[in-house]
This record gives sequence, C-alpha cells and structure tokens, in this order.
Amino acid sequence: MRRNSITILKYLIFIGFFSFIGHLTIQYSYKENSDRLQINDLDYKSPEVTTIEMEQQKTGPGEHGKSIRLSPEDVAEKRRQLQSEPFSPYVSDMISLHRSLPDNRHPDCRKKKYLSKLPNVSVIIPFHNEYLSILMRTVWSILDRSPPGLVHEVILVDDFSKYCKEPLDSYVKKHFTNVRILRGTERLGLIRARILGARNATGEVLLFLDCHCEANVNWLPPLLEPIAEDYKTVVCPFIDVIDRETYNYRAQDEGMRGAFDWHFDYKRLPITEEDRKHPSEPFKSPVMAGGLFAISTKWFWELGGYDEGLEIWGGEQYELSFKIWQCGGMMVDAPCSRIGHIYGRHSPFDHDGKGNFVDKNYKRVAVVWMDEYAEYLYKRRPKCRTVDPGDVSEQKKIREKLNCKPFSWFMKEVAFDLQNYYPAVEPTPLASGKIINEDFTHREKAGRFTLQPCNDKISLQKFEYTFRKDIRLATKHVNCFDVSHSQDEALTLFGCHGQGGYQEFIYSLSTKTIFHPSTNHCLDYDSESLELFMKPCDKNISSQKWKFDNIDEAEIKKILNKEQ
Ligand SMILES: *[C@@H]1O[C@H](CO)[C@@H](O)[C@H](O)[C@H]1NC(C)=O
Ligand SMILES: *[C@@H]1O[C@H](CO)[C@@H](O)[C@H](O)[C@H]1NC(C)=O
Ligand SMILES: *[C@@H]1O[C@H](CO)[C@@H](O)[C@H](O)[C@H]1NC(C)=O
Ligand SMILES: [Mn+2]
Repeated sequence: MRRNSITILKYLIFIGFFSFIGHLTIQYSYKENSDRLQINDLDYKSPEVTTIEMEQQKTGPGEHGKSIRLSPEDVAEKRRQLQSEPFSPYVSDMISLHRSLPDNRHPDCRKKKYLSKLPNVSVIIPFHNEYLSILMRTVWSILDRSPPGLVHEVILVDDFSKYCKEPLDSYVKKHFTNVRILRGTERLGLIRARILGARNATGEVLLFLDCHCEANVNWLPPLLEPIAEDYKTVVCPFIDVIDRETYNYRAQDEGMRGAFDWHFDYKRLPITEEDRKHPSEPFKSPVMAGGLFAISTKWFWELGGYDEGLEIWGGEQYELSFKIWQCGGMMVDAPCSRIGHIYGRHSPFDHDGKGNFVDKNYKRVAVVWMDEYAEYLYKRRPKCRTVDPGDVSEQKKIREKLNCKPFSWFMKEVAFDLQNYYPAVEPTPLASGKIINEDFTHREKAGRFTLQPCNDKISLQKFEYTFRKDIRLATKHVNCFDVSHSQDEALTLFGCHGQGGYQEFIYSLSTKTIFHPSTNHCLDYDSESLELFMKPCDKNISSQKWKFDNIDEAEIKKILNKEQ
C-alpha cells in the first residue's frame, strides 16, 4: 500500500486619604424603580438584601439579565427599519433602563460589611456615538445601585459624537441633577477624553467606566474601601459579560490577575493559592484590564494622570499600572464589585488617520518605565524599536520625583509568575513543524481541523509544541489546539492562554500518542471525514500515532518526565 504523509491543516474561518473606624453595612437605596415594584410591600431586612429581593420581583423583557430572543421575522423587520444602525440597540430599547440583574457575586459577598464612611466618586464615562438607551442604562445602573451620597457626580465625556446630542441633553436635564456632559471641540480619543473628564471632576475618587456597562448589586463600596484604607491603592471590579445581541448577563469567570505578553497583548494569570482562600477579598493584580477602575483623585494627579502623549487608545493601562506599582502604590481586583460590559460593541476610538499610534504609545511606556525589559517588547514589535516616542521628559520627571522603583522590581515582586506563562525569551519548542500521521492514504477534504497532504509551503501546516505543553500554530503564535467537551471533543483552535486545561497535550516519545489530560483521551481522526477528534487512547492503533518534523527529545524528557 502506498503511504502518503498527511498533515494537520485547518482552514481558519474566524477567527487613604480617609481612615475610619467601625464596620457597618452601607445604607442602600433604590431610586426610581420601575412602576411594577411596590417597595412598601417588602419586608425590610438589611438594605442590600432588600434591594436584591426587590429586583427578584421584577418582570419584563431582559429582567434578571436574561436573554431577549426575537423571532426571525422581527429581526428581519427591525433590520429593515434600522438600516445602517447596528441591530442590537433595538433590543436595548426593549429593556427597562432599570433592569434587574442576577446577583452572581461569591456568596460571602452578601455577608460583607464595609466602612461606614467612604470617599465619594466622580464617575467618568467617555463615549463616542453610543446608543442612548445603552448609555442611559449605564448611568441608571450606577445611580440605582449606589449607596446615597457616594456618587458625587457622573461626567459623560462626549468625544465628538455625530449623534447623541439633543435627545441626550434633554434626557439628562430632565432626570438627573448630578450628571453632566462635557464636549471636546475636536476628536480627543479615549485617553484624552478620560483626562478631560478627570480635570473636570471634583469628587474624592475618580471612577472610570466604559459607556456600555451595567453596575451590579452593591458594586461601589468594594471599590472604595481599599482606597479609604490607602489612597495609593487602585481598585478594579470583576467584569461580567453582557451579550451584544441578546443582552444576556453572565459572569466571565471568578477572576484572574491582569498581565501582558511581550507583544503587549493583555493577558491574565491565575489567582494565587493564598488568594483563593478568601474569595470575597480584594487580591493584588499586576495590570488593569483598562476600562473600569477606581483611583483616588489625589493619587491620580500625583502620578501625573495619564501620559498626554498617548494617542487615541493603547498602552494606557500599562502606563498607569506600571507607575502605580513602581511609584509606591498598589492595584487590587475586588471580587464583590461586578460590572457587566458589552464586549465587541464597536471600537469607537478608531485611527482617525493617526497612523502607527499604538507602537508609538507602547514605545513611550517602554522608554519611561520598562528599563532593560523594553528590549523584549522591541524584539516582538520591531516597529516599536524604530518609532519616535516624542518628548517623554515630563514622564521621566515624574518617575524621578516619586523615586519610582525599576521595572525589574515590578517583574520580581508584582508580576512574579508572568514569565512562567509569557516568558520574555521564548524557550525553543519541544517539537515543531508538521504534525504527521503516517498511516494514512490521502484524500482531499476541506472543512474543520482535518488531515491534509503534506506541503512544506503551507504555513498553516507548521506547529510548535511549547514548554507550556500547548500546540501552537507557528505562523502567528496566538492560536492553540483546544478541545472542549461541548464540541464533541473535536480538535479546534482557540487563542493561546498558556495555562493548560483544554490546551494541554502530552506527547509520548514511546507510543507517539498525543494525550489530552482534561478529556483523558488521545488525538485521533475520523477515517471518513478526516476530521480530528479526541478518542479513548489505544496505543495499538496507528490513527493515534503522530510524528513531528523536528523534535527535541532531551527537552521533552525533561519537561514531561513524569508523563513519558
Ligand atoms: C464629595 O466630596 C467633596 C470633597 O470632600 C465634597 O466637597 C462634596 O460635597 C462631596 N459630594 C457629595 C455629593 O457629598
Ligand atoms: C467643568 O466643565 C464645566 C463645563 O465646561 C465648567 O463650567 C466647570 O467650571 C468645569 N469644572 C471644573 C472643576 O473644571
Ligand atoms: C495491544 O497489542 C498487544 C499485542 O498485540 C496486546 O497484548 C494488547 O492487549 C493490545 N492493547 C490494547 C489496548 O488493545
Ligand atoms: Mn467597551
């Protein structure tokens, strides 16, 4: 029988200044409820519990964070009516601006008590062409679910929107006393819009939010208490997920620590074992996700605010995170504060013809804060090395004035495990090249992850088996083999996270099997469809035997010694 070498190929389709004594429960009020709610009927227990119970009684579309599903006819009709308008805002209009959300905090959060006196906040929300009901639901969720007296003001920074003017102005005037709209005279970009809002704010804490959020039950005290205890602590909420089509509200996960890889893509690290013992307590996080955080006004301006040389968006979360830590502050995530965010709703802060601004932003962050570690970023982003960062003397002055620590300190003390997942110097792969199953007579078949005839010219046939025990598409190094139970254990690609789980594979030098611990199965293919699946391991069958072009046996034995 003629034996053809067949290789795996996938056609990718998609891809304190305040210190106070005494712990009390915060008084909690619920303003302007939907008319279905009879507050007086309720038995008042603790204020927070009462609010949750009141929310539980609400009925209506999208209440309790549930999905709205429209009939296909409705969808077609509305698409026709809306034309250029993205579809999902129509669904937003169907949902109460005061809709109820599921209390998805850790159960310990319901027992938590907070300092009776907390600093007040200026909430700063930049927006550009945001849809009115989405923006107003953001504002109402803030006001509805905050204890009285703590929201000093809400500042909506309109970054040169084409619409959202008249109806927004009159809505705000009619319904609020402590909400105001600031407008720039030119397009500012996200970073400068935030700075404009911050300059205008007079609260004790600045709380930056995105313009398509819903703050969940008692979200505010957990963000403020760590700041009340130490004004140099910056606090981030947990970010929940609001589906952009159905408006379903769900948890993303139970939290992770923020980090980056050396392309400067935002990444996340697992919570430490120690922190996992206190699931409702704030835990330290090296880097903020960027959009949602609270910082005392005093500390923000001591740090010089954001670097105003940063254009539009990009790198600002690193700039602020590095200087918070290096200059003597701290950053924590507060598990009891949850805020939903509509992901993938636009990227309103677009290029506007500003060219290569992201590399320039990164360069500014690197030259001011990263010392010798900047080199690792330049290696991954060669454009960063050559781009002119512009004048960074102001930023360097702040670093000197505040006597900030070196980046090596940050890496050692704060991001202490980052290099385990995202090493600055990528170790050579354990194996690389095509992944070949030699026992196959070739047939053409496109589709999912399938076996295909070997061809060294096809870059999608090149893989790397890394020290993380994941198998990456070598071309871009961002997609990894992934298998989840929900997909019939088919082999798929998913963004590499470097943290094992569904992306962990154990190659055996002796049996040549690729074992997947989380399903306890081995890589195999379907002889009809040629699609790749995980199946019960059987080292006797040749469809489970795989060979890499290049293999470092010594390193595999070292890293996988127990598993060989
Ligand atoms: C918030 O704090 C500032 C400064 O302490 C104070 O002037 C202001 O009145 C407070 N706002 C509210 C709404 O209490
Ligand atoms: C905030 O902006 C408004 C409107 O431009 C202005 O009237 C007000 O004085 C500003 N406040 C501060 C503290 O800058
Ligand atoms: C594999 O083959 C060997 C020898 O042919 C046999 O003894 C063994 O039982 C087989 N194992 C499995 C799992 O079928
Ligand atoms: Mn957003």
